Parts: sequence; C-alpha cells; structure tokens
Amino acid sequence: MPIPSTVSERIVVSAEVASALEDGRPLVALESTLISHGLPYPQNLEVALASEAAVRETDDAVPATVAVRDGRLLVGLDAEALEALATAPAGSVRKAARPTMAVALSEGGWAATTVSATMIAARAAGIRVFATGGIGGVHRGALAGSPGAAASLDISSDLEELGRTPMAVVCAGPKAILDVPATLEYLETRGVPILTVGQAELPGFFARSARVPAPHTVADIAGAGAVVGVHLGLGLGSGVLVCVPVPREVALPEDVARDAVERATADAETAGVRGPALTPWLLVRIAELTGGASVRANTALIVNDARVAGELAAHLIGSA
Ligand code: PSU
Ligand code: MN
Repeated sequence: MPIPSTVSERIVVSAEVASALEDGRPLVALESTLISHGLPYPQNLEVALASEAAVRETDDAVPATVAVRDGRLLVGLDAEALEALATAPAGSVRKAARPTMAVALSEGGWAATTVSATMIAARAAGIRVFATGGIGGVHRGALAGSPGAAASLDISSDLEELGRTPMAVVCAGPKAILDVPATLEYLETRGVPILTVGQAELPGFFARSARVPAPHTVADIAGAGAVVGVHLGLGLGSGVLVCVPVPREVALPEDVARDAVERATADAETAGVRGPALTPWLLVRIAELTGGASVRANTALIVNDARVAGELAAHLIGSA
C-alpha cells in the first residue's frame, strides 16, 4: 500500500514564496474560495489581483494565494492560475475545507480553499498571516430552527480551524449572514482572541459595525501586531482573529445590510438551500437585493484586509 502523503508533501510553493520564506520576508496567505464562489466574474479576478497588489504595498511583503490543483496544495498562484480559477464555469470548482480537502485532493482538477483549508496549507508552508473577507461561523438557525424547523447545526469549519491553527486571520468581521454573537462565543470557547482595529464595535462585514461590542480593541495595526506576537509566542495552538472595518466610502448603511441579509436568509430557507452551498447563495442574493452595492463593499473590504495583513506581517517580523 502506498504511504499516504502528508499536507507538507502535497504542498507546492511558488518560487517567489519559497524565496520570501527563505529570506524571512513578510508573507500573507490569501484564500481562493472568494474568487470561485464568493464573487462574480470579473470582480473576482480584479479582487484577486488587487489583493496581491495590496499585500505588496508593504515593502518586501509577498502574497501567497492558496488553491488545490491536481492533488497538490498550491501556495502562491501566478496570474494564469488566478484567471483559470476566476473564469472556471460555475460548479466546476470544488470548495475545499478541512472536511472536504481529501475529496478535493483525490479528484484532480481545481478546488478553491476556504479559510479552514487555506490555514492548513499556510501553516504547513510556514506562513503566519492570512487575509480573507469575512470568516465563516455559526449560521443563523444553527442552534435553534425557526418555528417548525430543526436546528441546522451549520457551523463553519473555519471556527474549528481558528481554534487549532496558530495564525493571524485578518477579516472585516464574521460574515453578516451569520449569527454573529454565537460566532464570537464559539471563538471564545476555542481560545481565539478577537482584536478589532480602531473602533469599539465589532466590524459588520458589509457595514462598518455589527452592532456588537468588540471583545478587544487595539488602536492600530502595530497594536494588533503586538498582541498577535504574544499570542503566537505563547504556543497555545489557536489562531487570532484581527477585524478591520470595510472602507467607509463603500460600506453599506447598517439598516440596508441588515434588511438584505434578513430577506436573503428567508429566501434561502424557502428555496431549501443548505450546507456548503448556503454561503455562496446568500452572497449572490444579497448582491441582487442591494443592486450590486454589497459586491462593491465585499471587494473593497477584501483588498483592504490584504493591505492590513501585509503591514501586520511586517510588524510580526519586526521590519515595520
Ligand atoms: N470572505 C468573503 N467571501 C467568501 C468567503 C470569505 O468575502 O466567499 C468564503 C471563505 O472561503 C470562507 C467561506 O471560509 O466563505 C465560508 O464558507 P462556509 O460558511 O460554508 O464554511
Ligand atoms: Mn457550513
């Protein structure tokens, strides 16, 4: 029987990422599910390229977009690979998370990595900072169904990964489609510090505020870097969530975001959408309901997170 290959043996690191690792330069992992499942073409490709450029705004910082291809975990994609992922026909790219990584690796072809799968690959490659748009979490209705419906127990594997993989994950808050207070409780239970940069309320993904107090606020990215450095140094095993609000000029007003999320959630229930298809379905529905404004917010917040992550990675190695 052949010896199964480990995560490390399956990793293919691009030449640029490999030399950045060797030279001790700041590195930022980027995920690929938001390219294949989170945003429409061409915004998905624009955001993938702009995120890489945003990481590079910090001197010496190098982006490493992660995806699965033909049984390999790629860490660092070139422009051609990004385009292939962004233009693949709907439904042809799998969504690889911790529970679906083995299937994605055994089937051949492309798979996009979610937060959980990207963290697994980034850790094995030696990368400590990762930027995404919004993490997955406890879905509304996960713990208690609406009258007549059972609890779905749909809790993203992103949360378990944050509990067990030491890495800083920069986001604009848990996705607004979630039960945000329950998501915070889950992260607390799993030992994940949640740092919000520059404001007292937790960022609300499409909106500046989730209308939930931030568990802890740091003044700026340097302040976040200091806490992240201590947390990772302690070796507790868990990750750290760093939340930065969506840029003001494209943020959705809180009531607009809330109404769209509530309507989309009700529509998903009526349509019977559940499981891994739910998050992408809701994002598409919210885009329709907001006339595209949610997509503008989503793309801007992803790029902003990548820029912040580049700075954070530089602080962590003491070069900024
Ligand atoms: N951030 C975005 N858009 C996305 C995602 C994050 O702005 O589409 C993806 C991430 O890959 C995250 C996933 O891990 O959504 C969560 O999916 P689920 O709820 O099925 O675990
Ligand atoms: Mn799920």
